[in-house]
Amino acid sequence: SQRSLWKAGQSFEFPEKWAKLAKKETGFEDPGNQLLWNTPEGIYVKPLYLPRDIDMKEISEDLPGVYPFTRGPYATMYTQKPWTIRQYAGFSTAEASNAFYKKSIAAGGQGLSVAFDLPTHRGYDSDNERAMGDVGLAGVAIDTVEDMKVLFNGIALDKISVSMTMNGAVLPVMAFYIVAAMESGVTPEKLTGTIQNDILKEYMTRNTYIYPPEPSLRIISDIMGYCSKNMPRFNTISISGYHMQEAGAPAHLELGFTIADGIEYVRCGTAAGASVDDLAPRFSFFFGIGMNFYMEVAKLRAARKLWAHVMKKYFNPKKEKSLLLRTHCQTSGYSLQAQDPYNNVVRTTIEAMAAVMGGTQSLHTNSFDEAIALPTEFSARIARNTQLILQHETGISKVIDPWAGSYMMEALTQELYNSGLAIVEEIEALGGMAKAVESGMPKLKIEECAARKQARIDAGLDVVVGVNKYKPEKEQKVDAFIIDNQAVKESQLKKLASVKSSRDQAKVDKALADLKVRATLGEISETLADIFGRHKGGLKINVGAYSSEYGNSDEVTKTRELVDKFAKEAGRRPRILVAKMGQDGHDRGQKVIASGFADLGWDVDIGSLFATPNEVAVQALDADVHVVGISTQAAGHRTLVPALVKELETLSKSAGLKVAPKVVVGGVIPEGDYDMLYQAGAVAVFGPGTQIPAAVREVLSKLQPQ
Ligand code: 2CP
Repeated sequence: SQRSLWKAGQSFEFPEKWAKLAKKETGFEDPGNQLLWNTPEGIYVKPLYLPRDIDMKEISEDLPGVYPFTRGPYATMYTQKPWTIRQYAGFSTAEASNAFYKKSIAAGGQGLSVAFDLPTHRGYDSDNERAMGDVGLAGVAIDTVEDMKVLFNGIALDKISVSMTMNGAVLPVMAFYIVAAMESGVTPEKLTGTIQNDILKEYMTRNTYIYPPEPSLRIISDIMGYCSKNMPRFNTISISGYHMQEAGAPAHLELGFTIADGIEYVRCGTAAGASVDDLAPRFSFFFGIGMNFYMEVAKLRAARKLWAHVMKKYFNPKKEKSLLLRTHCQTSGYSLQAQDPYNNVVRTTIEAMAAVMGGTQSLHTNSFDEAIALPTEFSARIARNTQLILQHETGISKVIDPWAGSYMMEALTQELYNSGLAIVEEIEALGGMAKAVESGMPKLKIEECAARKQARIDAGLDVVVGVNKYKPEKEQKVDAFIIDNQAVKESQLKKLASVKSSRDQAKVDKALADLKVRATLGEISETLADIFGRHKGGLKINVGAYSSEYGNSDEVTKTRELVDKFAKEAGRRPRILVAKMGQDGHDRGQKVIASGFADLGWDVDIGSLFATPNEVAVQALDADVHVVGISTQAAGHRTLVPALVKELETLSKSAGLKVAPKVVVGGVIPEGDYDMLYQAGAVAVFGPGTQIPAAVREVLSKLQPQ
């Protein structure tokens, strides 16, 4: 497959002596060039690197802790202080999460990282109708300052650094955190940690925005401004490429878009009155680390150099700390597979090594069962221990930037730097990242790459062990951690009711405008949404990306023929609504499925994010689809799919239809949920790793032409 990627016209020179030997071994006319690997970044990785591939003048002065920091932000790096083991966690109630945090710290965790549930992200209290399927599932439910106090009960907030992944509802969450700390005796200037506070990437990929871009950027600037004045030890933003990688961005897009986001945030903050040196020293970054080992090491090296250069060029700060890129990394969730899941321990270890060899400041390693469900205590322990083993049992942390000077690594670093810079310049020419995001360009570019990647996996061009090659004879079952969404919801409702009944309601109503009383997260967010409005994402499908990458194989032809046959019998093409319900905004799967089905001959409708079951059913009937495909990544399917089937039946009956549209479900679905979904009325369930042509055929087989 590597040979097939070689495109005539790309050619590099290799030493004659080597080329002769290689020709003998391979039989290739031009082995150096025929063994080139054209990566998704558009970079030609060569089979052999030589001194001529690097610019010695460019790198010979590079030192860790010294501008442009390619070799690391600190002079001594891990030899003095290893990276922080910071595992992202949070689930169900504040009580349960607090107990988990205390245990993790005792077992070697070095910093906290709070995962909030999706309703909290989207600014809904647990008693909101739109929250019904998601309370406490993908993170902890926080409605009030009382919940936040319980979350950190017994944890010294001036000692242990706390990262909070929050973007949409960042105002109430920061307010709750600060008040909870003050009421435990810790003043704001002592607080140490990071708030994600990166809204631009939400519109591109992560989708937990609440308000439209303009007021959201104002909120980001206000938080950065407030923290830089009052919380000097707190990192005011975590500019995140991670979610772009998860959504399908290759390294150069992740790098370029993230640095361009950073530039936009400096502009926003300075426009609001702060100086670059007030803000930039407390900027931090967050990258995803996938399976392309060399590329990921190079990405972190290139990112530091690129940030230092663009900061100097655009803002010329006085403090050197304003040029430093300090980053958190997380191993790739996308690379984890539901099939043969123990392989994921190996994948995560390799990715963790890339993050560390690239010089990350803090790291989360994923648990091996995360393609199936939330981590269990067992899998979370293995994930944490992966880092403890790297820190304590290997010599990895004894040498700073160990890849420096490698012909390959230095060349790759420079190539990624160049392609990242080209993207930054393209975004600048569009007027900056806020404008680029508005145009939809970054999102579409990322989604196109995701469709291409899926096609390469489905066609077997990219091997995923245990999924499209070397499949185990017997499926390996793992225990899945299932949260009782109803029980968490009931407990939250009780706590909410207790806060609401113990406060002076007249005072709350009067004061919600200036947000000084114990208002809930939903009240604060809804009040702001009344003024700012709620943002709605775009609904475009990439047509042609999937099939152009897959090529014309028998499999595609056979599948298209079946689709055509259906169309002939039914008098129209099969039509599917690919929808998402609840507060789960992970839309890579939705978009990839939509592209794949469209390219294989279906009429495809796409549903808005955050729909209720009723909204999906109404759209399905309006569009007269044969089938509704639900893409689910955050466990809400247990509540939401049965509700959807009911809605479809009721609405179809009242519209006088003989049959309701069929429901199929795909995504991160523990095996234990399959029966429950079939019983609820789903006709097919697809786990991660499903090949799209196979899914198309299975869905067709469930339909009667009508
Ligand atoms: C570090 N220090 C050193 C050295 N190394 N001092 C001397 N010699 C050294 N070799 C000092 C630093 O200057 C700093 O002090 C302190 O030690 C801590 O080091 P740090 O490098 O700042 O590490 P950190 O405290 O762990 O902070 C790392 C980050 C921070 C990246 C800057 O922003 C962070 O922790 N981010 C985590 C983000 C996160 O967890 N996100 C979760 C995403 P000073 O502070 O005094 O300078 S959740 C993902 C999910 C998927 C989602 O988003 O949906």
